[in-house]
Amino acid sequence: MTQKVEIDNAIQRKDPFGKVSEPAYSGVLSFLRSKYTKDLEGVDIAVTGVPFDTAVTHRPGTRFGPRAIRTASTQIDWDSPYNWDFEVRDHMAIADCGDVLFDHGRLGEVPDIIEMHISAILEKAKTTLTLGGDHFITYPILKAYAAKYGPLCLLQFDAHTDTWNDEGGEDRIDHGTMFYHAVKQGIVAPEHSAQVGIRTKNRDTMGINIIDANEVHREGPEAAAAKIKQIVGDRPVYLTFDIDGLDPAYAPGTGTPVIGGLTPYQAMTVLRQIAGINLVGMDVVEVAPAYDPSGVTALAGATIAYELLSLYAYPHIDHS
Ligand SMILES: [Mn+2]
Repeated sequence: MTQKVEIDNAIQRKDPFGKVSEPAYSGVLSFLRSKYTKDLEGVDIAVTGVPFDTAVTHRPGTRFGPRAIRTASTQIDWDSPYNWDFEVRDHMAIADCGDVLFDHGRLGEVPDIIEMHISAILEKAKTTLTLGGDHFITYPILKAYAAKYGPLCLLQFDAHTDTWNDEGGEDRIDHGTMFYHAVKQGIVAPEHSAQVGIRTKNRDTMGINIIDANEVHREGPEAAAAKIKQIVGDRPVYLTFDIDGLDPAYAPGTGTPVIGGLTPYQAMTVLRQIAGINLVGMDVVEVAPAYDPSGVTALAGATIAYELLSLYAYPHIDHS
């Protein structure tokens, strides 16, 4: 016996701080092998899944996204994010509190259930990292955050604006119109919000700043980051990362792929270069494992989620 390997860290670990790793092919799942628990006392970042996918326009399947992202995260738990000068898990108490439960036969109740789920977490933990689920889930999450912080800066990575004009009413459950309603309802401040990686035509931006995919390719991710920092300033930011913001070459496993998107390098560089923003909440959505035979989309989702943890932690850490 030369080595003692811990197993099932998700349920066995005592300390919510620190890097742990175990074989990727075994053990109880949790995001990055964090403690899997409903006890959020003293937790900084609570990871939760929202396996909801019935608001999609075209291909469903993101209800399996949270589990796929947790599985993919077991391949990166051994390493610290390469672009950051600290290990976020040494500085933040992180727990995975599992998925929200809803009745699939009572769709109308789902938005309120998601909002209440996030609100309840925010009474204990400082922030949430939500794993989707289709993009609709961000709307009730935003409502929970707006109740705490007031109107938010929405920082959205996406191929689509999701602000399609929706005369059907605020109660429609649609993953393409929820930010139209979010602006109309005053929970998002459009002039201090930005959408990055857009490559679908929507003339009415609802006043949100657009940094489209062409601009990122042309000007570079550093320029995009500088622009974002100007737009959001020190206001509270909710960051939502639709995995289809990445090009389908890197993220094919999603419901509504559009070619010409961001590379992982571009997205990760933007995230690194906006370090210091006042990030208050975050999610990664639209990972659909059925269209992801190699698992690369889930790996991208897990890695981006890991980056978001570092981005969240950055202003709370002494870098001297
Ligand atoms: Mn999208």
